[in-house]
Amino acid sequence: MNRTFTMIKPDATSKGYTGAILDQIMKAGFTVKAMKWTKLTVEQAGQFYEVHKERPFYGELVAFMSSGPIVAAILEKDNAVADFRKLIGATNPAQAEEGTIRKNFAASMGENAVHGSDSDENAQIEGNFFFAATERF
Ligand code: 3AN
Repeated sequence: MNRTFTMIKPDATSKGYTGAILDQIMKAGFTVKAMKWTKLTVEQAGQFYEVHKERPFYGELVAFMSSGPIVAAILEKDNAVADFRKLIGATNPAQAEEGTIRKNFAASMGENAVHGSDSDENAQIEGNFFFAATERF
């Protein structure tokens, strides 16, 4: 078993997709190890996405990710990182495969409904950003 980290982003929470997205995640075999409904400050969003600081969309990304509530979660499954990336689909929902979460729920490249870690190492860093050891079960 290994773990990945996800966020349901402000576009999806504001449109009422939270339940449907969680349902799709759980039906795909992921189990929840930690979860919270929260809202990032501009500062926290900037810190979370610091790796993208030089990218042209960084300002837009930070503003969007701090614009409304999110669901943050640590998920467990065999091959969690790769399987979750497959479940969510391509960054650009127009290119996401049929049946993926982004195909079903994402509006655009920026407002793309969910985040999924891109490596085991980042899954750990990102999970640690949101959750203390006492919040994982
Ligand atoms: P992914 O989330 O699929 O790993 P990354 O790591 O390339 O994609 O990008 C991180 C986040 O930055 C994306 N989830 C998306 O919200 C945002 N993003 C990526 N590319 C663009 C873009 N061209 N314009 C606006 N936002 C973008």
